[in-house]
Amino acid sequence: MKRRQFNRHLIDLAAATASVSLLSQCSGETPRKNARYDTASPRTGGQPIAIASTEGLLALSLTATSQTQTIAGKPLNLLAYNGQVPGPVLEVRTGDVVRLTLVNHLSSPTNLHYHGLHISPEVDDVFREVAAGERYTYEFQIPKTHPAVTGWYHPHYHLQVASQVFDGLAGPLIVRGALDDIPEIRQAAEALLVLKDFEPKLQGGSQNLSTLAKRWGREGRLLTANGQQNPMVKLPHNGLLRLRLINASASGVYQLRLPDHPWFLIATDRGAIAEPIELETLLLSPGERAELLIPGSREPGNYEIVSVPYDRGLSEMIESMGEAARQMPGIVLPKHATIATLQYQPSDRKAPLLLPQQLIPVEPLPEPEIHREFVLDHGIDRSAGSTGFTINGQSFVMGRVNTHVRLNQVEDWHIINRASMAHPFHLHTNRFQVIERNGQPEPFRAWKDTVAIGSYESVTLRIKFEDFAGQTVYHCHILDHEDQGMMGIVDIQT
Ligand SMILES: [Cu+2]
Repeated sequence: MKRRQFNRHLIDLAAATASVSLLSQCSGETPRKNARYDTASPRTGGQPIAIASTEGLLALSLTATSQTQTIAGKPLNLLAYNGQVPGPVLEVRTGDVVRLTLVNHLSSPTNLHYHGLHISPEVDDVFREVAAGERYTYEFQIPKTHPAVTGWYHPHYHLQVASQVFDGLAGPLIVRGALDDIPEIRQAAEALLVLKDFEPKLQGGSQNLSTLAKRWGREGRLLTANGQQNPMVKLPHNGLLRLRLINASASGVYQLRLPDHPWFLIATDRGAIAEPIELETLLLSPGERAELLIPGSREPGNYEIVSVPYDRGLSEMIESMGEAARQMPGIVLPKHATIATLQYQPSDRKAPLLLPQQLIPVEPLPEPEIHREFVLDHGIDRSAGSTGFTINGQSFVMGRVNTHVRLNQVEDWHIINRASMAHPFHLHTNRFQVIERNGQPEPFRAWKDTVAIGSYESVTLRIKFEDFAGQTVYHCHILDHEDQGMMGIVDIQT
């Protein structure tokens, strides 16, 4: 077959529902209060508006609406919480009560997931439907023992997740706790970057989304941080900057570097690590978060945070399909991009602020009582009568429990990716530690709730199911994959 015919053949087939099997064959495989964030200059390094709890309560309404927002100079049809993309930063302390009314002014059902919080799945309930025109009040307490985390809130209504998040529904949710009380952290300036891509040809609905882009996971060409292209972030000379990063993209993976400047990891998804670790590259899959400390100890100037190309699979195949595939809205091949620029600010400090030696200990979990295997792939689930993405051969079916676990039990979950595409894995409600990756032990212990899993990789997670019984989910955080079935229900029984 001539190459041109072969390409044509691929495109025709990719446009049909049968593309799943094709892909596997061809690849082989309240009051507004702003405690810490600088909102004075939204156009120059703008931080999203923060709403902090007062006297132990964060009470507010979040209204989801469809509206036009200007992103990177382009008017886009987006979905916004309280008119903002990203949504407002919600800031609480451990022990606080959150009373949040979601008002749905969209034309489709929605709900909220509190990604990063250890709260009951009866509250953080992804099976709840808040219908168009309806409202629902979520009320819960952040446990007093909750770690300080950078979390985020976003819709999790099955089949609508990818399009609603891609259209802009997501906002940061910060819990302050023990990490915030460390003296050096207290003295650090703070900034937050919500990383999110946009695609003018796709925003405001999925009607232009090709089957290929949906299978791969939609991405946009406009890479933004806090809805801006390459915003400035202030770094105090001789001071410290605590930088929080959230990957709120529906599919895109960021492989971040800060050339010619040191930066130190201090926290992952579910809070602090034991001590700062100097990084070269920070990989952030959709849903993952990280906190960094950046010392203003270099020659004052501007330093760029860049994302270097990361292949989450199929890029070679899409490349081989030619221009037609590359022009499909939602298909963006790996590329180099500047995410934000650190800009030194003069300060009165004569001597540099030192990094803390210790953060918060990360105790190892006990040896597991149970081992389970989860195989990520794509194919046909006859029991569900569907073709899509699968976990252990099964696609998601509402109401079907896939995994039964016991409260307080420690388990090792071996996640095996048999696919040529990356499938970042997220567990709701409980945190975990990554024990091994491709048979090699992890270099340091950390609390996570989402883990990058590249094509054909495998990881072992150790989980203790703590505090809350009930049904919750685990899924691929490429949200198009989740909507196409790569999700399971875990029932935690007492
Ligand atoms: Cu996936």
